[in-house]
Amino acid sequence: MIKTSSDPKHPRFLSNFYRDLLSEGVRKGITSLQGLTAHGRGETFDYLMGEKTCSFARVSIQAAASLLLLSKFPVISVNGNTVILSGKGLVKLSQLINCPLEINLYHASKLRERKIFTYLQNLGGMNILLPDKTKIKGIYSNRKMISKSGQKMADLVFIPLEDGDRTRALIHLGKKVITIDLNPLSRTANDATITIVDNIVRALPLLIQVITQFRQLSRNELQSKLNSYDNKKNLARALRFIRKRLAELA
Ligand code: PTJ
Repeated sequence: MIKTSSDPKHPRFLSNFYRDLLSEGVRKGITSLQGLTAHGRGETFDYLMGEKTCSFARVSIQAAASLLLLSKFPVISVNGNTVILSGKGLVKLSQLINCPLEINLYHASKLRERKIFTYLQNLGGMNILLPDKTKIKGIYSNRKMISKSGQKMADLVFIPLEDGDRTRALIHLGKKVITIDLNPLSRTANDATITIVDNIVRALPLLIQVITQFRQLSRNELQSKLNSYDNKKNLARALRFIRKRLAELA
């Protein structure tokens, strides 16, 4: 149980709670120190968008659910921020679509990999992969180290809270990429097949809910939902939303 210094009646309780969660993640050796600043960047965009799930995010969630159900071998990539913020949800998603959780860290640390492995196991994760000697070309960080039975084989990689290089490299390899990223300007947001511009703590439960509903649909129905989706147009909607909101507030 995470101790939070904030009172539930405090107007910024949730924001303080997630900060406490990530600080605890650092103390547990799961989240990197850099993960705290990455969270701060996310918070900024969340603040600009009013800290709620917007309609453009809901559209992406529907497309993402369709693609996850249509793909042959999806893999969920996890890092030190995502497991702390949404560990239970990530385990649930991997069970729902029957796919592995692959630990893939930007800031290299074998110790952190092992701790994240145990953390996910304790949450009920069963199909958890670690990087082996397999590498992806075109990535100049520790993210190049992947699992030959995970990302190497995958036709779709779900990479929430990602830095830019891997998205591009995976797309070059012919794989589809889904991300969750509060920053609609990031390289990942712009290169991914589907970008959910929302906070992972809100978007993941919604994605699980939509997948559960969409499991009744035929492949043709899922495909037609996917065909009507355009990531670039949706990112433009996110930017226009921020512009409009700021104009109204100003
Ligand atoms: O555990 P590691 O070593 O793999 O490191 C994980 C981080 C997240 C530190 C690493 O992947 C990283 O440095 O990522 P970036 O390049 O900072 O990108 C993370 C993106 O996620 C940024 O565009 C943030 O705005 C966004 N982001 C941060 N927090 C959230 C978020 N998006 C959705 N929900 C959040 N809670």
